[in-house]
Amino acid sequence: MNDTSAVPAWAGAVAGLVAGAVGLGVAQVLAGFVNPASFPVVAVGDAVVDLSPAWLKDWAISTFGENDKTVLVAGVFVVLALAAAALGVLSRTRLAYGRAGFAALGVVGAWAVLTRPSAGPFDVLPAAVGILATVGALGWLLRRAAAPGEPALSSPTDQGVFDRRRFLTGAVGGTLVAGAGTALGRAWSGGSQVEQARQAVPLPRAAAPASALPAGADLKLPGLSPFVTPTADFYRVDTALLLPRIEPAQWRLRIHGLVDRPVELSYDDLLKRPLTEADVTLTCVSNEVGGPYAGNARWLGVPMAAILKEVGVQKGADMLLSTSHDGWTCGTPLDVVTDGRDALFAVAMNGEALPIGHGFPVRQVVPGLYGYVSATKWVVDLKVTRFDADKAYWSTRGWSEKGPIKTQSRIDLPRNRANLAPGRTTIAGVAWAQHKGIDAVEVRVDGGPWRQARLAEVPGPDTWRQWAIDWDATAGEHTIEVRATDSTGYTQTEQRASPAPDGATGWHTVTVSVD
Ligand SMILES: Nc1nc2c(c(=O)[nH]1)N[C@H]1C(S)=C(S)[C@@H](COP(=O)(O)O)O[C@H]1N2
Ligand SMILES: [Mo]
Repeated sequence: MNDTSAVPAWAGAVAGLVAGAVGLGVAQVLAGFVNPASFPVVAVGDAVVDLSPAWLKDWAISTFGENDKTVLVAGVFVVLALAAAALGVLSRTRLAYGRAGFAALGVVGAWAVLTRPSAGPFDVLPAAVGILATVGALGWLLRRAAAPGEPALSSPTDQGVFDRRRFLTGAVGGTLVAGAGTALGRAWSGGSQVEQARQAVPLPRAAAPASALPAGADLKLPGLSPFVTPTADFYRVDTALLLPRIEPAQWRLRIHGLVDRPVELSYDDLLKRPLTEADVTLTCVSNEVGGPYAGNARWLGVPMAAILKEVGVQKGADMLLSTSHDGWTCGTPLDVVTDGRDALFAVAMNGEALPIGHGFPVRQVVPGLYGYVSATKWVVDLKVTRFDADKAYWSTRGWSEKGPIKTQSRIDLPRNRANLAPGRTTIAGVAWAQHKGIDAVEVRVDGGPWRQARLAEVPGPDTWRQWAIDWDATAGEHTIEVRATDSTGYTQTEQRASPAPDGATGWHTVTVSVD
């Protein structure tokens, strides 16, 4: 291409970036009005999450852990910035290149927004108006850059000389507009109102309180996971780039499908019912052996079985398809929910209304099932159905349909690759086999004989169980292994399996050096 423009390439790149930022600022303002999830960058990220093959998601989770979504959004911004800069450079010779390129980006953004399960028709506005603002800003900036005179619109900058000063003041102006739009849009998106409503929720007392924790439930060893995971440290796993923020007064749970009496419950309807409190350990199927995705909390909620009894489940149903506010779905075996265990529509966690990131205002908690088949956060819809009629989010992506939690144990202490002083030391950790309970934990060093660890008390079979054992550490490198046996008599297999498709197996192993 013959570069006849008076505007240098760097200024074109800056014009593209600033114009792109103006568009995002405008989109953010509109998203603040329409729906925070209609901000196109978030929608594109969500679409990438939904379209990614399972192996890519597994790789992202194992590489970036709970930061996977921050990395994804940052990636979308980097791609956008590169594209905007390139389009800015091209637009110096022909504004039509920039128009076409940004229009294409706008179409991708609008498509991503409209494919979101919770999208309404107005959700397309931020992407559409944002792109118009970008194209307008780009033309304006490039016209300012070339002075004097009134260049032709199709080639705004191929006449005249570059006016650096006018260009830079324009770029600063555009940046200010972009920043103001972003700030206003965020403020209008109403997140803080929901947080205030959350803090104001009057939590009723449990009709069926949890029994007091046994005195010996927590061995209180430094470095050992505490029996109750503090809410702030509780792992978080979900597909949401932007947390759903739901006013409790607006929340409804629709229950339908194979039922005699479909209902729609409000938050107040739920809080008026007798509430059950239960200590339950949640576990993610993506947890590697020894991994961090398990946490124990005291939940308060309405037994799911009680509500199902009210609506009258019809013959032939075997699955509960729950849907979250942001369209994620989950298929839970009906027999598990109704067998008498504390399966809850939970409203509180560790004595406070659910944090927004853990499902406010209402989530499911089912002891004994991995989160992906049971623990729907921000739940708004429950369809009583059949496994052969409906498929849930992760089941269509290669994960097993039913997800009973596998018996597991983890060494928290000493940490892998720790350096220890010789002499008496404590090996300790947690083991779980939710709804069965842990009966024994054994530890061996350097492939020697298995020794029984002492077990902490537990309030019931639905939580993890701490364990500890003393060891006389001798100089050298050592390998420590752990295995648990649950109340059915099953002892963890040594066979290593990765998390997909139905949960990792194998013995957690740490190596330490003693000198
Ligand atoms: N709405 C929604 N609920 C969800 C998920 C999700 O992606 N979206 N992920 C599930 C998975 S895989 C797990 S392990 C648990 C994790 O719950 P937590 O984030 O409160 O620890 O939530 C479950 N509930
Ligand atoms: Mo999970």
